[in-house]
Amino acid sequence: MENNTISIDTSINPAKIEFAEVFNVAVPFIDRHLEEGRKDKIIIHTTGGEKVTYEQLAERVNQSGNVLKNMGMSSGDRILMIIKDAPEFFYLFWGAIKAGIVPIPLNTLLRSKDYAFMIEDSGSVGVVYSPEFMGELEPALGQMSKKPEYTLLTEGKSGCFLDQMHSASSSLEAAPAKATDDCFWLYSSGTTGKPKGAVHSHRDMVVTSQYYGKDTLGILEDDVCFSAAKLFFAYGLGNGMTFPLWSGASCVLFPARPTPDKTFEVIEKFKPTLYFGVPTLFVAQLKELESSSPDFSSLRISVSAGEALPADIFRRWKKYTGTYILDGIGSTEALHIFISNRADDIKAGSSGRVVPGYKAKIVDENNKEVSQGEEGRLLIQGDSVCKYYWKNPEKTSATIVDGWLNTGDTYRQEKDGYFIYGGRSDDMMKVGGIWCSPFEIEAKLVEHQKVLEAAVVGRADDFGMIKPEAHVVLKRASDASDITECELLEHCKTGLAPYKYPRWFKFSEELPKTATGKIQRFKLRSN
Ligand code: 3UK
Repeated sequence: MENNTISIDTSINPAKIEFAEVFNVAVPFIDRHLEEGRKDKIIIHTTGGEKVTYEQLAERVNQSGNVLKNMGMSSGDRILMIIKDAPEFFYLFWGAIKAGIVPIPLNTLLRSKDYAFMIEDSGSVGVVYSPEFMGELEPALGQMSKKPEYTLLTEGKSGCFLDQMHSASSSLEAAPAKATDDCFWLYSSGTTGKPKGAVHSHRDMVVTSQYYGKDTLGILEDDVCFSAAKLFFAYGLGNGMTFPLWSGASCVLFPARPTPDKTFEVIEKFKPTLYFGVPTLFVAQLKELESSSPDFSSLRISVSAGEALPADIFRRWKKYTGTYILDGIGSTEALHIFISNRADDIKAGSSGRVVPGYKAKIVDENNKEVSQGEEGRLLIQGDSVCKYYWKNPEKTSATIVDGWLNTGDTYRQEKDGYFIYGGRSDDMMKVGGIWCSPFEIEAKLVEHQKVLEAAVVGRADDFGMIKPEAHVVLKRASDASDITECELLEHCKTGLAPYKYPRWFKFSEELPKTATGKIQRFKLRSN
């Protein structure tokens, strides 16, 4: 097989994917389109009115890779990206990969201390960031004993990354790699609150884009993808970037916070055919739809992931917009969705069936498969699963056992084959589709001088969406009269990302605990 090519046999299900011995994934994702006649086709529409063609993308990816090399980065170096949803996200990500450098896109909603941890943990030589995130990133850099060698704004200052790209050469040879070599990482939050770098290989984006993007969602050249979930999530990275690229389609990039009214404006103006959201946003959008009626006629399908989609939301969305929401479960470790509903096979309230190309099993505490209908831990297998967690062999061997990835989720499979979500097997919660560790919020609360201990659990709000609730024990009961919820909330605001703020505070005399002193969070959950 010629270097950097893939052969895909679609006459069988799942399609058989084979990679050339020398394989840099930037070539089939970026350069292939020029050979396939898509030079002038628009790949990116931004909501600000910018358009980028496949040819411009290929040139700018090369320029970006050259900027990184000219700065002194070399194969195997890592670079952190704190970049909004804009074309430069594509340039940085693919330029790095093509040059053999490993990009690590970070959640842009995080705080200084989170960034300081990831800079340190990843040992990255560079950080490139959008000016919007300067306020959290620069203090993180300021407090580090050993700063990354290269820190650079994407735009807004002379000498910034986009400036340097203009004067860089637009030709670049792809660095030789293998399909299973380290390609990029994504951080996944852990129960202890310390994120883990999930290391993905060159082949992983091909696998998700083919098995889920193309074969499950049926994305074709004429499709236009709009993801409300940002590119830095594994979910958004697929929806808004790798799927449209793989199929030679187009995407719409929206850099700001996806509020219901703004997402509707984008849908009316850019007429996407696929819309990707998370349950919390679908709920907020449905509320907005009680008083507005945007034009949804361009949509052929909506997709939900990140947390379970209630059946009622599925029905109401269908009623208002005329489109089905396909719920599917994915993870950062698996890179994208591995169990999913599909346009011709939907069961509302379920996560659907296994995506062809993946395997799933549900096991009991002895790792034996449970009988059909019984709940157990969901394990999955597939070629897009990360190789390991960076510098964390214990977590790696606890999570990936005999080639099976432990999702940490409880599931049961019904007779008809559909998978039904039954909650997490740890205390982690999803808030608006984003991981939230109770331990991290508790640690923040006990930093307050009047707080003795705290336990945080998920509680459903009026719309059935999970948000953090804090149970707090004060050091002295007499403090109860002069501490307010406001004071604790203000305290949380110094250092926690906004989606992690507790929405309710409850004061108690003590917390329920096991004989060994472990907090029994399940006893505090009211729903
Ligand atoms: C939960 C769901 C029920 C579940 C993700 C699509 O969410 C993604 O990745 P994360 O690493 O979280 C993974 C965990 O989130 N979850 C996700 N989807 C569902 N629970 N129903 C669902 N449909 O606990 C899972 O283990 O943040 C989603 C694509 C790529 C992703 N990374």
